[in-house]
Amino acid sequence: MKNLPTHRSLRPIALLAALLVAGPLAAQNLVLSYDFNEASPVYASAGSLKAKLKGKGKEQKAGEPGSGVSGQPADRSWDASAATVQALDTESKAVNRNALAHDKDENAIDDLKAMTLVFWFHADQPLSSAANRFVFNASSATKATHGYYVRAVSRGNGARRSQALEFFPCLNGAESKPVISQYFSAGSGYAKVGEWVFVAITWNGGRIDFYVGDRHSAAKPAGSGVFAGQLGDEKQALVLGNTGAGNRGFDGKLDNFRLYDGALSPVAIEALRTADVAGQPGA
Ligand SMILES: [Ca+2]
Ligand SMILES: [Ca+2]
Repeated sequence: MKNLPTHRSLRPIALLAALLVAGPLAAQNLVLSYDFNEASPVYASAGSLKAKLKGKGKEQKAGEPGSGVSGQPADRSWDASAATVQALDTESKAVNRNALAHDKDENAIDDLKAMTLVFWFHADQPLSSAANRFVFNASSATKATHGYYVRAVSRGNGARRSQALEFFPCLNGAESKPVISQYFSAGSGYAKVGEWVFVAITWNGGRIDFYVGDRHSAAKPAGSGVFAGQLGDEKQALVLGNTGAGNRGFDGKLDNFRLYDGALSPVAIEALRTADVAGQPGA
């Protein structure tokens, strides 16, 4: 009993310390947020940066009511599922040129020293190896020296083919090594076709973590790697679903894209997933 008062007096300090670590003071700013619920493919951002994303290409449009992650009538997606090729088809020479793009380069995106990317994709066919770009903010489609991009990569063939996502950062003037997620066999993780896949990628300034989920299963870790360099200014307007040159497009739908200026916790990431499934992405 003698120690009890001392123990109690320490408790408020422990609570305050917990708040300082995880509470509002450490909150990450939402830089970009698109719910793609508009009826035409010109999308407003609900984040601190108001830059519009505009649909480009002949095989893309604003999705129908209910085409979004939640399936609620007011929930639409960006719909490029009329595309017939994923990225590019070297045999037929067909190239998917559909994209979402900002009008201009934005320093509020390029200057980030840490970030979280969150989005959902609904692929109409398997992703193309090393070709599909989901997020493109790099100086070049290949051998980029500034900025970063997120693309799909695969290995193996036929039934053994598996899929991963790759965060390809640049070391402010030089190519860097990509950080690759876990590989998933067809029908699991990032390798799903015909259903919504939840993606979150965090960079805390030193380490990159991947998360994967879907409408029915919680976000879980999907691989990690080290990146401590500065990305550098790439002078490229942000593009989703393609490269800046428009030659690595996506056959499917995208919804609920967000960019934060810091690394979200696993708990915060899962809260975004559940809000999106409920049709309350602003919650
Ligand atoms: Ca939506
Ligand atoms: Ca840029």
